[in-house]
Amino acid sequence: MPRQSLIRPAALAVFCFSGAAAAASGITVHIADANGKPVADAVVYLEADGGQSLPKPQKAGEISQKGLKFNPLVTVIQAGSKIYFPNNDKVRHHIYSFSAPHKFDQKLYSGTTADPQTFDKPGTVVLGCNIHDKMIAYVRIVDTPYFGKTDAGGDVAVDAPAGKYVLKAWHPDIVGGNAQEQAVRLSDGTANASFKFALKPPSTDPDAPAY
Ligand SMILES: [Cu+2]
Repeated sequence: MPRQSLIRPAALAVFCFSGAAAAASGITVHIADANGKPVADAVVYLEADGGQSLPKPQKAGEISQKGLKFNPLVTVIQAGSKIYFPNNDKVRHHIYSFSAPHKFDQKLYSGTTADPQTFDKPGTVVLGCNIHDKMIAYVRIVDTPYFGKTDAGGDVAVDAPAGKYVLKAWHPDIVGGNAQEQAVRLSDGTANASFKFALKPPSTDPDAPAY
């Protein structure tokens, strides 16, 4: 049995190492409105509590146009990330933002000819189209790589290394416009949190300003 006794400790060491590297932690978050109805398209993110630097962005986003609508309605990206704007309509769009974190004006374009935009500053950017007044989309730029968006059931799971964070949640229709927050501590495994949002009633006026 001398061979086995040589192999086993090595195999055990490899197993322990990969187990430590894969130790997962994260949080699942549920968001409901004042009536207990699930809130979809809410942005949820974890900011480091204590200001330690977090990994830099690696993922670009995409907001396409189809049927005279932006898709998706709400996008969350890490500050420093790019967004591409492919136009899948037969008509041209002219997209713009007047929002402080990133102002831009992408004049009439078709297909994939729009310049990607880099969103460097955290905050909220509202997108519109100069030709089609009803087109609207929201970009929430966050200072962390740990984020997600609630599904139709109001749920989202966000993975992040163990540690102390400020958990924030935001939606374009949240009353007052500011994210709600709570302190959380993540360790191995999945934590749970929930928020109750007060939301503005959906606008019925097609000529209402975007923000
Ligand atoms: Cu348009």
